[in-house]
Amino acid sequence: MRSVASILHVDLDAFFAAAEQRDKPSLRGKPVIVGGVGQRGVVSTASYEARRFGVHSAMPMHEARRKCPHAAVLTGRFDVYRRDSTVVMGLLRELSPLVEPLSLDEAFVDLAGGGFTAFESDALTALAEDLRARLRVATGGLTASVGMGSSKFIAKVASELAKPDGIRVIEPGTEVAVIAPLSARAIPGVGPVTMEKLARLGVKTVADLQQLSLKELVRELGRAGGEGLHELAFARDDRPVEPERETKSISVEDTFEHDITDVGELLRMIERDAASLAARVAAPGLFARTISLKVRYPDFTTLTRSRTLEGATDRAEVIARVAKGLFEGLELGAGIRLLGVGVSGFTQAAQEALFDPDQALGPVSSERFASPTTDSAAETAEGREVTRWRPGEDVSHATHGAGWVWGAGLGKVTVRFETAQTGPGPVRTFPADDPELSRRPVSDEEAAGL
Ligand code: TTP
Ligand code: MG
Repeated sequence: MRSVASILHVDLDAFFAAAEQRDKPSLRGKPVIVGGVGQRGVVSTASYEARRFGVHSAMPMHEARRKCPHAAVLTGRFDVYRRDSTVVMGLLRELSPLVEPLSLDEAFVDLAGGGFTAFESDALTALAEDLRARLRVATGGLTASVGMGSSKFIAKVASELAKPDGIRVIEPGTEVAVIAPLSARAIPGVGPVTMEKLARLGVKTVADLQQLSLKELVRELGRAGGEGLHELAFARDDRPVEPERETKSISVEDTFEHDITDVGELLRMIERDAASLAARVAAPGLFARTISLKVRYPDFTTLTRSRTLEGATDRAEVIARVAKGLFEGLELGAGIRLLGVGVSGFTQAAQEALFDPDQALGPVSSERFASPTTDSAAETAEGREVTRWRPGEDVSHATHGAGWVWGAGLGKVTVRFETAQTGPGPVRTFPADDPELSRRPVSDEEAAGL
């Protein structure tokens, strides 16, 4: 354990919802829910205004809508969140090279690694205040909570106590007392399953846990689990801040003795490869955004196609489904000599996997096929392609300018014409296939709220 509070933990407040409120002025100060908007959708996050109605992360969307019927329910815009995240992580790296992102909106920073030497509470508070101010400017208005302490565990507890929009330093020497009244769930690694086991021992809080002997804990949770928990209950945590892991991509490929023409056999191989990739991605706690398929023909022509999810996954079914989609439409001709599946674009952000994967596919990119297909088009009864608009996405209208999809259905789409730079704007409804309406990629300046 360190004798100074040199580990900092930063966590953005209601991140996805705050980014939506920044870019959609009419939603500022209002309940906003971001997540899967489909039948089986799940809440990713809710603005603090919506949380007051009991809406929270991981809640089924239909329940959230019931609790807060007047909330704006939006699909996520991961490109925007990812850019915000890059901006935030960049600011943190100015403090110290030892930055360990835990998800898009959360990271540890080892301040000692950045050459800081003044760790008195006042100096740390000033540092955090300066960081929060710079973060607010650089992101165009996002707020973060910052906690500092003598270990990762304590720094994270501190930022949790600081939420929302605050700062907290837990003074070295006071750790055990500060964590005592908290729920045992505050301890890293304690999830619902462990909580249930602990409840059988009469444990609710960290203080209860402090009363248990190591022997009792080991009996209930096994040696590793019991010992780890016993240490953390007394705030003993010496885990180092580890900068990002460097794994860039993982792939599996097979070269066949005989060229294969049987589609069924190739699809089964894709499934098997996907399962092995998923296991390798999940083991270190990673999630992959990009899935690729590689095919080599008998004449050695090699084709790779890839697709980037809007979310990220560690699930074999999702990897297999996307890879099979990439396989569709490939010419088999005289057969295939090599088949490979790969994943890349790793994140440590579990949250994106909660999004409805059917809605979260990005465009296909391909070495050979010039025109990428996307999942953003739906067929009408006449077979004409119309765009499927998703609530919350950015659009542009040739006459009315920039806005976002407020709602869509029954062949209509309603757009609110406003951006981060305008005041609240007006709402207009168009036919869903209005040729003047198109998706709008958000510029870097706009994504940063500038
Ligand atoms: P959190 O930091 O857990 O939540 P938050 O930033 O929305 O709110 P706060 O920190 O103020 O309590 O997660 C960061 C983002 O990750 C969140 O905005 C949305 C996403 N997320 C999910 O998609 N699913 C989840 O279950 C959780 C917890 C978060
Ligand atoms: Mg957060």
